[in-house]
Amino acid sequence: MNPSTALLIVDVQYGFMPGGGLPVIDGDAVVPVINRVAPLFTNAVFTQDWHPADHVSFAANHPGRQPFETIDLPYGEQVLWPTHCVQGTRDAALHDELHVPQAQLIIRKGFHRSVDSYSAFMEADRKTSTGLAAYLKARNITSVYLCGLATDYCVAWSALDARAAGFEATLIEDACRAIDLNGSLQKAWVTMADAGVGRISSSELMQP
Ligand code: VGL
Ligand code: ZN
Repeated sequence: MNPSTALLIVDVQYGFMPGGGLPVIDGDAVVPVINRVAPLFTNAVFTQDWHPADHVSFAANHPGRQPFETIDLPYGEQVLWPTHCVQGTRDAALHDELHVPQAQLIIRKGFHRSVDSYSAFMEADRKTSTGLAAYLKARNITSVYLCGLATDYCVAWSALDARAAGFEATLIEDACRAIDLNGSLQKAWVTMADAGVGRISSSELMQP
């Protein structure tokens, strides 16, 4: 892959694996796929969901509320999640079996107590930048391939924001898994298609 392309590996953390705080069905299946495609890329960036224990997105911090309910926050609707990826815990660690030695950067997100951040580029207030777009531009990267968890939340929001920031964006479909809450996966695919996000399989990507 030419050096103007980067692999963006989203939230491949124990919290999203079976047995984690917010388990994604089959979440661990993305690890070998990511390890297979990663050598194609000169540039790779990780994201890491990195919440304080008192984070606003945790149902446990809203007495009487249950996980997967929604609440209204100043920046819009927020899904209340089970407690996951608390800073410094094993749940927040990147999966040990990821092998991407050329990865250059880990973007931590969701660390502001009162703002969630699904996207690698922009927090949920839609104002606070993570700095990733400027970093990629400074490295002359114009195209990102996305993989990781979850397809319909952090991967989709990152892909949409990549497009909004002027990058080409392509999901490596079999290197992602979804949460699929109330039709969120179907909705995410439609929104991404409308925004010009591409889709490819890892085997297509690996064809010489
Ligand atoms: C995610 C919900 C809450 C994700 C992170 O990585 O898709 N989803 N925090
Ligand atoms: Zn989170």
